[in-house]
Formats: sequence, C-alpha cells, structure tokens
Amino acid sequence: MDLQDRISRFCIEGSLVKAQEYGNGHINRTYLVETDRKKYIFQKINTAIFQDVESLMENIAGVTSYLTETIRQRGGDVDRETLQLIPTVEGKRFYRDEDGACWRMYLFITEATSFDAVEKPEDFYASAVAFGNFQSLLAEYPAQTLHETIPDFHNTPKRYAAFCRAVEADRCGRAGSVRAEIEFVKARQQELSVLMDMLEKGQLPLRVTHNDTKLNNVMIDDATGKGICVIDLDTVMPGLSVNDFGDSIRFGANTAAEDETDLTKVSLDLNLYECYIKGFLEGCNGSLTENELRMLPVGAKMMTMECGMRFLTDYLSGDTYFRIHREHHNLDRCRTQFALVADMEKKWSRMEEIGRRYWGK
Ligand code: ADP
Ligand code: GN1
Ligand code: MG
Repeated sequence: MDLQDRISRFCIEGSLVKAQEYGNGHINRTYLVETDRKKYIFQKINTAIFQDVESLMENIAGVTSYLTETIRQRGGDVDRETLQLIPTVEGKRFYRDEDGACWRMYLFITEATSFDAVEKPEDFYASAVAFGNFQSLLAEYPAQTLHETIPDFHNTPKRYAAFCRAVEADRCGRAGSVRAEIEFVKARQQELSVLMDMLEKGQLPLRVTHNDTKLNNVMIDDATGKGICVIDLDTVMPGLSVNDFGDSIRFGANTAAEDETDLTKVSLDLNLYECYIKGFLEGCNGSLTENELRMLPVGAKMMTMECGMRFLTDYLSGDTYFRIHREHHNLDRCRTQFALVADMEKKWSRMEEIGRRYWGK
C-alpha cells in the first residue's frame, strides 16, 4: 500500500494532485496533500511514542469539537481557527493500515505560516496571545475526560530519574563523552522538583494546557499577523500554565536555533522574553494566579532544563525518540538548551524584574 492508497481512505474533496513531506516536527511524519480542490495535512502518528492512538485521537476530537463550537458562537472561521479532523471513509478518526501504522488527516490551514524561528517580534507576540488564549478557551473544558497521552510528560523530577537510568545503562557507550553535560544536570538536581512540589501542595493549579508550545505549533495569519490557530494537539492534557509559557521561551526567545552548533550564538533575548510575557498575559486574560505569575521565569528555566535533559537522555539511549537529521543531533540540541539555561542564570534578576513589571496588569 502506498501513500496514495492511504490518502484515499479519507474523505477528501477532489482528486489527488500531489503529496509531499512537510514541516519540521520532531515526532510525527507530516505530509502536505493537495487535490484539485483543497489542501490537507496528512500525518503518520508516531506510535512508538503514542501507543494508545484511540485515546490520543479521542482527546483531539474532543478538544477540536469544543473549540469549533466556541469559535462558531463567536462568529469565527472554524476551518482556520482550530484544527479540523477529516474522517476516514468509514467515519473513523484515524486509519490503521496493514502494517499497523496509524494515519490522520486535518484540513490545511490556508494563508497562514508556522515559523521555525522568530523573524519578527510581532509574530512571537502573536504566538503568545494565541497560546494564552488557547488556555483561556479551554478553561472550562472537562479535564477529567482527557487521557494522559504521555504520562508524566512535564514531570521534571521523573524526567531526571529517566535521565539517570540512561546514564547508568549507557546503551551506546556515549556517557564518557558527555561528562560535562551530565554534570550540568546533576548540579541542578535540587531545583528540578520546584514546580511539581508546588503543584502537589496546591500552590499551582492544574489546567488544561497545550504542553508543546513551540513557535512552529501555532499558525500566524499571513494577512493580519495574528496567531490564528494553535496546532499539534497531541499533548493537550492537564498541566501547568508556567510550563506552556516556559516552553515557548525556551524555543522562541533563544537567539539561536535549537540545534545550533556554535554555542556562542545561544542566549536569552530579554526583549523577546518580555514581548512573550505581554502577549501570554493578554491571551490568558487575567486568569493566572499570583503564584503562576511569580513562577513564570522558573517555568522558562525548567522547560529548558527538562528539554535539554530529554535530548541528552535520547542521545544516551540511541536516538529513539526525537527524529534526528544528522549524527549527534540530539547532543547538539542538548547543548543549546544547557547554554540557554546558563544564560538564564546570568540574567535571572532581569528575568524576574521584567516579570514583576507585568504582575497586576
Ligand atoms: P509534530 O508533532 O511532528 O511536531 P505537527 O502536528 O506540529 O507535528 O506538524 C508539523 C508541521 O506541519 C507544523 O509545524 C506545521 O508547519 C505543519 N502543520 C501541521 N498541521 C497543519 C495544518 N492543519 N495546517 C497547516 N500546517 C500544518
Ligand atoms: C517535540 O512535536 P514537536 O516537534 O512540536 C516534543 C516536545 C519538545 C520538542 C523539542 C510530543 O515537539 O516535547 O519540547 O520536540 N514533543 C513531544 O523541540 O515529545
Ligand atoms: Mg509540532
């Protein structure tokens, strides 16, 4: 069965013109499908990571129908302001082929761009409003109906434990060559549980969050410059708002790419950091508690630490999780994250001071 056959299992309009690989996600395999009438996004779901595809797709169907209803009530364009699943010809949410691979299809969001790096601060600001607004839109969503698609996804202490196991196992014999990176993590072990501890003590609320708030997971409208649609809903689960904030900073406020090899280019751009705070608070629309506001800088550092640790864990375990495009790619990614953490530590008082400026606004 080839790609074309798999595409034909979905309710597409028109006849197929072309299908080509698309985007820069690290997890799923994404294709742009064009017919003579419409464009679609076609994805092979990464079933090594998402083992319970039924539950995953139930989450996505639930969230997208909920968003569709709200957008419709507000008179918005439901085909551009939320993902729209295209059912299979049997009316299912995904198609399992004879090899057991799982496929899903969405309408392609037209006249909008997902950026892999910040080209204009306005776009980063727009993404912040969109992610904040996404959280506000889902504030009343019945969180108990959501499946945990990746258990303990942002449980940083558990990520640390997994990292320690990978160092211990040293499956690829790489641990010896990354001693400095291992030490970098171990030196910060104490800090890694601060957010989870606050959650446990009821000092931070559990909300329905996106959990993967990279800039390229939001579509920016080409005409208006607004963040028209939040995409990549695989990890929408109960989580912490400060982590949604933090993951965006980790990716978008870095002056270098996530996989830059020249670490002198890596730093935290404080202007972008401030610009994101403004947009995120606007999108959250006054819903964040005092503790959440206070912990925003911690969220930024924690998501950067955690992501670096995850890249390093994957490097030590033989690159089985994140898609890599070159040798040592995960190590390069890990190094940028740790360089960014080090720069945040230098700029810590400025990060807090900027945060304080927006509390109460
Ligand atoms: P991954 O989980 O691998 O990151 P994504 O769902 O984020 O996969 O998709 C990868 C890329 O494909 C996105 O960054 C975006 O550029 C593009 N994309 C995904 N869904 C759509 C859509 N509905 N319309 C337009 N582009 C999309
Ligand atoms: C993955 O799917 P994508 O590329 O948007 C990962 C995130 C990481 C990110 C690092 C489900 O995001 O958690 O922060 O790579 N997604 C999953 O770039 O693990
Ligand atoms: Mg993505």
